[in-house]
Formats: sequence, C-alpha cells, structure tokens
Amino acid sequence: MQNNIWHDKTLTGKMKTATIVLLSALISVSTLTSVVHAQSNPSSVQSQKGSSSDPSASSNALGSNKSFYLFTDEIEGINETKLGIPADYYIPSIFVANKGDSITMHFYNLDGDDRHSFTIRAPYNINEDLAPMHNATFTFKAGNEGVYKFYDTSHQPTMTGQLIVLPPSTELTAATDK
Ligand SMILES: [Cu+2]
Repeated sequence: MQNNIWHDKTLTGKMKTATIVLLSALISVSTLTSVVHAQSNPSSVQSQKGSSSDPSASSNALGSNKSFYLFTDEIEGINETKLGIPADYYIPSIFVANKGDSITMHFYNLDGDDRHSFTIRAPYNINEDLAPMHNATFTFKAGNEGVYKFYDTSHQPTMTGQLIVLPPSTELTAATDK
C-alpha cells in the first residue's frame, strides 16, 4: 500500500514537473517570438498595429492584456496527517507578466470538499476565496517589477505560487537591441 502511495506521488510529481517545463518552454517561445518580431522592425516600436489574430501577443508601452487560468489540485493518496502538510497545490503556480499589463485571472476551485483562495498582499490586496466547485474571474494591473507570492489562506505551506512581473516589454526590447 505504501509503495502505491509513493508511486502515485512520484508520478504526480513527474507530471507536475513536466507541466512546469512545458509552460516554461511556452513562455520562452512566446517571449522570444515577440523579441524577434520587435527586432525585425526596429523603427516600429510605436506602430505595432495590433495584428488582431492574437491580441495576447501584441505589446506596447501601455502593456498588454494577459489571461491566466489557475486551478486547484491535490496530490492523491498521501497521508496529510503523517506528512504534516496539505496535499493541495495550485496548477500552474507561476505566472509571468510585464509591468503595466492588465491581468485577467480565471481561478477555478476544482475541489469538491474544501474552499480555496487566491490571496496576494500589497500592492495587489486581492483575496478571492472560493467555495467548492466554484470559479471567479478578476482583473488587476501588474505593478512594479518583482516576484509576488500568492497563496491560499487555509492550505499552507504547500498552496503557494508566484507572480513574476518583468520590466515593461518596451524596455526589454530596448535592452535586447543594445
Ligand atoms: Cu487551498
């Protein structure tokens, strides 16, 4: 029985790692794409006429709109009492934005038993606390650069994530051009 438990946990861990690697790769690719696009039009930073096919890929000094999807999940089959930690976590747990972006977060509590919250302190001061099997969509602006922790108020220390706010995309482009 215990073998099964740890086997399951390892599998889940691998899946989680694979997901994170995949997400990282996607983020890298999209970042590279926008940088390459900007470099191929060095004189047109101001004139990116929203190629409306993919609004999330466009960027300018005012920031862009980013939609993120956040889900609750739980590692199955582990003994929370024995380990002394909750089995709950967020997936994904890392979001990357540029300063000035408008972030729309779609938060889904997929747990049939427990409440889960998305809580982030100043300067954001958001506390979305969802009943089981509920979801919420909320929008906020990415402020100063930094790494901001978000967490669930009732499942610590495992249920945490990070919002990474990079410099405005135009500054990144300028830095790359040098
Ligand atoms: Cu929770």
